[in-house]
Amino acid sequence: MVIGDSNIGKTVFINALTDNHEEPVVKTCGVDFKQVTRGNFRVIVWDTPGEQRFRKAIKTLYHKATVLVLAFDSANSESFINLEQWIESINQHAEPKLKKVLLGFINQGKERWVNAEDAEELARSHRF
Ligand SMILES: Nc1nc2c(ncn2[C@@H]2O[C@H](COP(=O)(O)OP(=O)(O)OP(=O)(O)O)[C@@H](O)[C@H]2O)c(=O)[nH]1
Ligand SMILES: [Mg+2]
Repeated sequence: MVIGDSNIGKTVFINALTDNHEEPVVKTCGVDFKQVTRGNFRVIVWDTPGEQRFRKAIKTLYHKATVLVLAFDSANSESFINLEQWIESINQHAEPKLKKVLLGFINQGKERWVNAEDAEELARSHRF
């Protein structure tokens, strides 16, 4: 399950995993399930909406996920700062044993605001 602020490229990323390289034309507004196949492995990736109004619904799904991927855009400072809110929500609503991954998108064309060390530090301190 992939979560994180709106407009950071979650859908672009997940679509690319399924070899769909079209630009998403709309924001995600429900949970989209996408199947990613690699060899003998099949993973269902849940693409979720980042907009605030969907937050209540999203946290009710944490317990259904095998891995929770919290994403941010390294060129978007707000999406990094808002990770604290996401982490708080995870700590409140997810099982402590749920596997968590912090994922930072790097877009070649945009200036990078978050460095890898800060992201790693945050991930480590919250047991991602
Ligand atoms: N090509 C490209 N476009 C990106 C990238 N990241 C963001 N964008 C642009 O940002 C827009 C929003 O990206 P989405 O993947 O829809 O963002 P999202 O995180 O899924 O947003 P929500 O569905 O609202 O939660 C896209 O339409 C792209 O124009 C990227 O890495 N590559
Ligand atoms: Mg989306």
